[in-house]
Amino acid sequence: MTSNLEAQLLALRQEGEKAIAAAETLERLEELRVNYLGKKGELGALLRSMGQMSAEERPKIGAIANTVKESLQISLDQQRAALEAAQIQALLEAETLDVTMPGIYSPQGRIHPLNGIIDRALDIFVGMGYTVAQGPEMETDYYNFEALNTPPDHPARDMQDTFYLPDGNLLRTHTSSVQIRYMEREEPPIRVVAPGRVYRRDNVDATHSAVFHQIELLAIDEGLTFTDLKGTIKVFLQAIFGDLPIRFRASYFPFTEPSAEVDLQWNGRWLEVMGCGMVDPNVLKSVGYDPEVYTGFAAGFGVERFAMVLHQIDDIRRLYASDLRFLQQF
Ligand code: 2NM
Repeated sequence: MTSNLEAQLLALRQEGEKAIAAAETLERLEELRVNYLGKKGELGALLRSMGQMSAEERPKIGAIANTVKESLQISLDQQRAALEAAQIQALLEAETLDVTMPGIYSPQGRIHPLNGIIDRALDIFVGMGYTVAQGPEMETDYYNFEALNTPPDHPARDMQDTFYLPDGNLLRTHTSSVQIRYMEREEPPIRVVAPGRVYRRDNVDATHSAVFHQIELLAIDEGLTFTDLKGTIKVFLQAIFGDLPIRFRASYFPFTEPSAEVDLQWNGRWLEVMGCGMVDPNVLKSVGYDPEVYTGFAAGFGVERFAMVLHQIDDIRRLYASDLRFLQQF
């Protein structure tokens, strides 16, 4: 009876340790702990039969039972530590970033040279307190011509060959129409800059495009003079091209009086880069401003022309061809 119980205890230890060593998950290990060492476990069941033992045998079997219990507990702890370590290791391996894997190629885009000029110019004017305004590319005759002191029979309408739409509207020939709309909804003082696409009925060649980009600026206030215009343009051109000589040459626009062209000395030659002038009183009247109270100046330039000068581009069409071999240079 006694040696039988002792043998059963030792067999239980052997079987338990084998099962514990074979446990592959923490859940399985917990199952085994409950099965062997739990309140209703196998070791407990064996020990309950100790009640029938003699007083000499009981301590001896009790001592053996304790060593079995301890060694099973140690096996459980060791296996638990091993499984937990393996679990962490598996997690680390699964989450490891293999920096030797080939990447997924995603080509880097860049700013188109025209947008580069637009961004730079707007930054400069915003720095001087101007607001950026936009407006429709399809315009009415009123906003593109009439409000700009260009009545129906004005010779300037022959000068600017316009795309007229069947409904009598047109594609804007300048962004001045945006300035008119802006003045209609705001009151002086005005500082506004209008970038955008404009349309002219030109035959396309190395220096002409039927669609191009323009930036126009406008300032209206009490007491603005031609000096303010010159200073603003000087600061702007200096920021774009550097500190080069500029000159103002008398010119004509229907919407400004006096008007001027601005030339820039670039590589030893005078280049025409902008048009400008003091806003004609008739333009101020057409938006309901009193020309006895307010004066203003305006100027405009072609973005393509700036890009061609700055980047030494000899054909305007390169700017529209979307040829990456060309565009990647900028
Ligand atoms: C230019 C040249 C001169 C201009 C005029 C106006 C407005 F709306 F105030 F009348 N905006 N822009 C202007 C004047 C534009 O571009 C070559």
